[in-house]
Amino acid sequence: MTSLPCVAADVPLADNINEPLRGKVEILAWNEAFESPPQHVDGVYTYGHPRLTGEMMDQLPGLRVISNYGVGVDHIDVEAAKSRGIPVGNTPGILNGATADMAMALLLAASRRLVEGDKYARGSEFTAYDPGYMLGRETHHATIGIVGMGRIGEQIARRAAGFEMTILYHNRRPRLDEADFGATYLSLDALLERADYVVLSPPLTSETTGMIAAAQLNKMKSTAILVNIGRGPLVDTEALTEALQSNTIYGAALDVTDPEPLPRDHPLLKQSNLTIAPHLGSATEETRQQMAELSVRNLLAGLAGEAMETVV
Ligand code: 8YV
Repeated sequence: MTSLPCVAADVPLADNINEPLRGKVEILAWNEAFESPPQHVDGVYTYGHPRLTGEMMDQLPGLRVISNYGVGVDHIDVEAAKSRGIPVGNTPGILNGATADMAMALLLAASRRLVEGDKYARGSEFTAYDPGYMLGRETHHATIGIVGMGRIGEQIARRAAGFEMTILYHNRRPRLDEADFGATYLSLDALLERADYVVLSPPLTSETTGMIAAAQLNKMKSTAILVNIGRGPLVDTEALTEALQSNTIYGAALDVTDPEPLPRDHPLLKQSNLTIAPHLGSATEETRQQMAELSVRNLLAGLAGEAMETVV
């Protein structure tokens, strides 16, 4: 029997999480913890968005802390945790810059057809330069519509200002400090009608799930590009597939999908007007290191009965 606190985690965890926990906690594999729960599971560490429901929390009667690697906690029933007195830690703030950079990378890649161009430049068909091929859409001086003006949305706005874009945004509430990042509040419908780029970065909640479906895609300009840096279920996947197939919009750039990953034979993946990444928003060495350190500190604080640095 170990005297170390026991933590259920959706292993395999990266080394920079395992190492600082070595000798301090005993890590228990997710399935083991929930299928044959030992009585002494003290904490849960969520790494790659495993679903964590109130019912599952009840399977671990000794549970006193949940620490999430990442800012988004839509996979965790936070209300259920609160009602059970279990604090939920997450990693806000430190990933804003990396995620906003990725939003701009996706936006530019889609508008300038970078992935298509990369394939073409490597392929056998590229035998002569032609000024008429692969024309994209302009980014500078275009209009960006940011849906979800939280910490990440604000960083996207600051980057868009560097491209001299007109910046529109939609949020649950207009922000009093909108002049700080040069953005104008609009209703979602008005934003969709005016934006050349619609960038999604709200948290996934019951209100935002499916917020971009066929009706919203139909409101967008036929030259517009949809960028999703938030969560897959913000967008109705089938409606987006149809919109790209019928050129209702110019293109989409997705860091996240619903489901994630998409089935390998999903028709969306066949669209050349889709640019897609495997959920890389915060995936830089520096940011992921800081996320590891903060989520480990949160976990250890919670196990010690102390306040976590960042709690939902
Ligand atoms: C994380 C994210 O890397 O923080 C979030 O909400 O989506 C990502 O940036 C991810 O949660 C870790 O699996």
